[in-house]
Amino acid sequence: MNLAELQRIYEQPFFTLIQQARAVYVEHWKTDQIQLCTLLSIKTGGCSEDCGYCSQSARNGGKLPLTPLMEKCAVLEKAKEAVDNGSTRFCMGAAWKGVRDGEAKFEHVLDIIRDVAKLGIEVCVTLGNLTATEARKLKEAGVTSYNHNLDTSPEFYPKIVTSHTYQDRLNTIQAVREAGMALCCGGIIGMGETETDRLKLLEVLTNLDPLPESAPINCLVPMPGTPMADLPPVDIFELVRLIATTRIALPKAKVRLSAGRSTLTREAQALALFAGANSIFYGDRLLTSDNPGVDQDRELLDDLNLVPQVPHQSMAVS
Ligand code: SAM
Ligand code: DTB
Ligand code: SF4
Repeated sequence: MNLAELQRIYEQPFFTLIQQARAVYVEHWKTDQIQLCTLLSIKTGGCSEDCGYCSQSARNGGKLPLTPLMEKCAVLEKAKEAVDNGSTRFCMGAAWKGVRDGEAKFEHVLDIIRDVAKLGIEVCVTLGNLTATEARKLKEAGVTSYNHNLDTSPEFYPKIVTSHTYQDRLNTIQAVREAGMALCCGGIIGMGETETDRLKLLEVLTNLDPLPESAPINCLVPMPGTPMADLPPVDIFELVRLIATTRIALPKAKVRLSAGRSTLTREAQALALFAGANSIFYGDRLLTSDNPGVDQDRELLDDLNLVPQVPHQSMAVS
């Protein structure tokens, strides 16, 4: 889709937009089911990159405790907990610019992935930049999906990150695709970008071939120590408009209501889920910030008569 088409969708009267998004959602998905994903930061902080939103950048003078790459048994314990809690996707994140074949840390991650994959849960990782070799090895180890966000428009990106480029992100996305992994690719809103920047991100996403299987929409979590610590929260109707537009533009993608739910009301989350979001991160923590508690989320899902998505048949637990 091009920007003008996306703008036409986005700028419709609010209720027309969410009605249209709901119709697309009903056509493509079981709307009583929502995918629960568990996130784990397997290596936290000390990152060389200067992403303005991120608490894990060594250049953002936060007080984040650095945590080295976790041991496999500790990760497996968390992954088993995730399966027991009803999550069907386990996403491991690392504060790295990227990984390179031959490095000990990459071998260690591959070893972790091989064992997590045996648990019968979708395995997603987000490790930064990759080339074709690393992508192939991740796929062979059992990664089902690679998360690599473009985060915003090509024009706004250099205003939030200078240590790597939009093209670097696109190159990794291409390596992920060539290796045959599913792609999880979305963005963050509330970083000072315009609504047009958000639609330009969607323009890029809708022109990827193949389309991303999953599109996380994160609301900025303003982390202390980052240049974005004092930015105001995003307007809820702008968030819902974007989710609805994403649902229409990417009908078959999992649209993930990702970071920032802790500051959304239950009603706001209900509206976002109605407008087409069909996945949330489940568990008390995201990577370095808080997420609503499990009990709170259970209650919300019960009140909305939503049930966790059942595992895919090919994901038999062994
Ligand atoms: N280092 C890898 C990378 O940059 O792709 C993986 C980890 S990075 C933390 C993964 C994603 O988390 C970012 O692309 C961004 O979309 C999201 N993220 C990080 N900090 C955030 C924040 N404060 N608020 C919302 N989303 C955030
Ligand atoms: C994504 O799009 N959101 C997740 C996941 N992919 C890796 C990360 C959210 C991070 C929120 C800020 C934090 O906890 O540090
Ligand atoms: Fe590093 Fe990723 Fe955070 Fe950027 S978003 S500072 S690459 S961990």
